[in-house]
Amino acid sequence: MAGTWHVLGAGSLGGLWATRLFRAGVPLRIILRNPQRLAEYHAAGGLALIENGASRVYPILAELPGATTPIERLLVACKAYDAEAAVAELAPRLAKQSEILLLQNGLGSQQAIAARWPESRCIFVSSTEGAYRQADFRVVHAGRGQNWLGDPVNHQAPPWLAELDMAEIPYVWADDIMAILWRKLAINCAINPLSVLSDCRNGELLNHPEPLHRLCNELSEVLRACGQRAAADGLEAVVLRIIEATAQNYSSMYQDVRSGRRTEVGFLLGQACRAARQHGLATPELNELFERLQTLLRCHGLPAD
Ligand code: NAD
Ligand code: KPL
Repeated sequence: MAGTWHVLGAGSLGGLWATRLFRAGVPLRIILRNPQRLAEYHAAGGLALIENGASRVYPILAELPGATTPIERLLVACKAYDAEAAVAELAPRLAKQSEILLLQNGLGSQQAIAARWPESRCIFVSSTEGAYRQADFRVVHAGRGQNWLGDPVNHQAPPWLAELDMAEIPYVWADDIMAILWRKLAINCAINPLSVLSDCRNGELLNHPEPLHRLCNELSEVLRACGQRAAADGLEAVVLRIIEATAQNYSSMYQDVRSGRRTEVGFLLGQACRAARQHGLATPELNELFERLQTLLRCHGLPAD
């Protein structure tokens, strides 16, 4: 079970995982983009985790992508649009039977990485934990949640899950991780773009149930065409429940747009529209929503993919 974890992307979720693993005594290194980031990290004295208002700095070893130690277990914690290129930089260091854990939201980046590095075991993670960066190398644990981990090819649970127990990282080993990722993607496609376009909190979407209803119908068809019947069944009821539970919140995509940050739309709505096209499905609501969102993103000077 022993083996060093390498965490790529010391941002919000990467920081949350790295600090909890480190304080449980799990051997760990974080990989930073370039010498300047590494120097800034050393100046900060480590990675800080703020939990329940208390802050603690963890002096986790850090290195650059070009270091020479082999990588046995890599936790990829960057955004979906950065993930494949970030792994490519490290590819020469991947040990023959390495494991790559992919924390990205949406779908598309995980499959691209699994196809490009077939000798590595790719474990997909769907997370509802909440974290944000207060400043560089300062991560706030903002919301409790769950992590579902699974391997669509090999359902056997890895022995190092015990290290997540030690680190008090909540997790479920999921036999059907694709169903969980597709369902989350569909929920994000139903809620997030509408909240951006309507400039509103999630709860206000309940004032216009018709567009939500039509979107959920099309998303359910896409899920079924992709072989995700379980994820499709009851989708609209789940979406309405989540809207009610998060009524006062602004969606993550809303927050990204308002803060001038790139969104992961290409791996959410973009992925749903691509899947529909591949299966020959007509999805006029989804296509129109994607077009309107892309127009808005371009108006904000943000990438639309
Ligand atoms: P983030 O922007 O806070 O962190 C990403 C980090 O990756 C940044 O520090 C960035 O500098 C780094 N990075 C990018 N390319 C790199 C490279 N080539 N080498 C080294 N570092 C690199 O993002 P996040 O919020 O942690 O999100 C990561 C993923 O987790 C996303 O797909 C997101 O949707 C998902 N997610 C996040 C949360 C959350 O609460 N933050 C919750 C659930 C899912
Ligand atoms: O996951 C979400 C997000 O904001 O990205 C929820 C709250 C489920 C939908 O807005």
